[in-house]
Amino acid sequence: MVESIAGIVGPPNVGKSTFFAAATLVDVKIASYPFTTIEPNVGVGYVKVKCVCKEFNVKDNPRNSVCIEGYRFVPVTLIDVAGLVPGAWKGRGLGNQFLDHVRRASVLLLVVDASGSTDAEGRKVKPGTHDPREDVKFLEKELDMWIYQMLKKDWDKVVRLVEVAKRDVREVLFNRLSGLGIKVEDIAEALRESDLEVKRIGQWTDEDITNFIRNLRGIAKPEIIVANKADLPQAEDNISLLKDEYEPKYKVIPTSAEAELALRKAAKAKLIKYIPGEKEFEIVNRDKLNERQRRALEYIRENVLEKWGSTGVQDAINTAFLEVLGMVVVFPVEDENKLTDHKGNVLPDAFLMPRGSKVIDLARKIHSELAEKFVSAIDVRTKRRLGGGYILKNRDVIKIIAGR
Ligand SMILES: Nc1nc2c(ncn2[C@@H]2O[C@H](COP(=O)(O)OP(=O)(O)OP(=O)(O)O)[C@@H](O)[C@H]2O)c(=O)[nH]1
Ligand SMILES: [Mg+2]
Repeated sequence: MVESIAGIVGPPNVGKSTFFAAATLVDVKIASYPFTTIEPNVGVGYVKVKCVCKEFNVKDNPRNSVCIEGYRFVPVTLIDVAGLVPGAWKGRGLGNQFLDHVRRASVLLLVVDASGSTDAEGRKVKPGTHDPREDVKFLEKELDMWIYQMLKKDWDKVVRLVEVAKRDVREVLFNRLSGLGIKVEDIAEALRESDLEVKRIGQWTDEDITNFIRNLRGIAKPEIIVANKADLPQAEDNISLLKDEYEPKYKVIPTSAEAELALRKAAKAKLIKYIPGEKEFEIVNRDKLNERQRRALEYIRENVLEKWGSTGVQDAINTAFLEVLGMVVVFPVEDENKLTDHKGNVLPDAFLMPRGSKVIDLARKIHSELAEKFVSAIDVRTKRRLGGGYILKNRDVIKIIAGR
């Protein structure tokens, strides 16, 4: 089963850790110089969906997730890694040990500095002078080279296994690339996309290999582009350039991680009311704010929320899991009338399931025994009977019926 992990990758000093801290409220080191982060940070962020509690008019008791004013926040894992610089795959910067953390991720958030105030090495430059499109290019190249070196090591052996030992090409490539955390089906799909299904592997050119890798990366580690520091005036033009260049192939999401972090901290301190991802906040008690805080909040309202519609942080996480990976949030219940589990908790769980998951997969996720004794299921919304093969939709509420 796909794990719900997003890797936050990008050049140094672009705001990866700020994004991570904003999304997880884990206190991590943030500073305006490159390579602030050395060891990766792992934390819990949330996908946000409209909870079904309002629709069913119930007061819920979430256990594995959180419900805030009718929005259900479902946990996902975020990994913030050290900055990548050109040549990282061959050990430049902090080497490629942190690329290895990318293997765990099923989707990548490619963070760039949209304000163009840091160069590819993470050094500060005059705002607006660095083109973030270059960073997307080099990041992709780094990832490709990382896969390339994995594959080229012992290439002769790979060829021999397929051509002499007559082993299945997909299986051989899969074993060779197992460190990437990919599936055999990903390999098969990449071979198809690269027109390499029938070409003998001994005759692959270097171009064939790079082509295959590029396709494989797109399938196994899909990405979105997080255009950070959107609060700075220089970001606007760059965001248009990024969108022109990369959409619709990749989603480009303007973000201000710094604004999101400030809003969430202020909300935690009960200075404001703010639901992550919303386009506005409410000041709870004006007198508790000092002049600097008041000005900062005003700045965020004007230059981030009113301009971009939100800080973009929640949008980026939602886009990665719900759109790019196509995952769905499902609410399992044991009592289809009260919407409770056996302890009486109303809508206790919200599970994030991979694209194409079936009712039987949900049963398995709840308990392996439930899958073994599966009889049928009920779509609680329509009271319709469902077979194990029913493909789950986002925000389905499901009761599983099992035999003895
Ligand atoms: N204006 C602005 N500055 C930001 C934003 N996000 C982060 N920063 C600043 O950018 C600098 C770098 O932030 P970090 O989060 O440490 O960046 P990083 O990408 O994790 O850096 P490394 O760990 O060194 O690779 C800090 O000074 C942050 O305050 C943002 O949305 N807007
Ligand atoms: Mg960092």
